[in-house]
Amino acid sequence: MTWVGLGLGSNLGDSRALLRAGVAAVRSRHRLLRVSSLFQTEPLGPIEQPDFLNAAILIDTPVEPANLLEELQTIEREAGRDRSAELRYGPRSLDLDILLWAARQIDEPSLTVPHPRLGERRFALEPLIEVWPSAALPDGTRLLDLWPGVSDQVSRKLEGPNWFE
Ligand code: A4P
Ligand code: MG
Repeated sequence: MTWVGLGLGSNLGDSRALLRAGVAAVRSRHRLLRVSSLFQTEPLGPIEQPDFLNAAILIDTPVEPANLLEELQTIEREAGRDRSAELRYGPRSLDLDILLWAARQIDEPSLTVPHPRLGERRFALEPLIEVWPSAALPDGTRLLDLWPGVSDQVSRKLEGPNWFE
């Protein structure tokens, strides 16, 4: 059994519907253990843009990380995401990030896990802690202990964990 935490984000188009479609697509291929609440979050990064909707899910999967990444990118494309037309850190219809892969450290050219900015972002940390409260980085740091560093970022819980049904 391998627990993997995924982060979902959208601030372009019908974000709630896109996130729901994202959860449904992941669920059709992997065992879905938990879905977080739905959060409205202030955009982080160098670009002025609309607020995001963010959530996280916990899955249990036998697939290899590179295969899961490829699959997530296919799901993003199916949701209408066109990376070639995007700005880095700019608005996107559906962003699916691998946040945490059990206690594994992955450093490949196209995949870094834990997500390198996980500990700096409330929009990723808050929903992930909700679905996986005991989660820790490969060095043993508990995600809960990172919480004080991000708690001043603006985030509002819009709906409880049934939003995706
Ligand atoms: N990649 C490497 N590691 C990973 C990983 N753990 N999970 C590579 C997913 N992908 C990973 O990603 C670019 C490349 O990262 C991929 O080809 C993959 O090989 P991308 O999704 O095409 O581009 P991106 O999302 O613009 O880059 P990145 O670095 O994921 O951006 P961020 O850091 O996710 O920033 N503010 C709020 N409130 N909410 C948000 O969701 N999102 C961003 C995007 C900025 N500000 C935000 C939010
Ligand atoms: Mg991404």
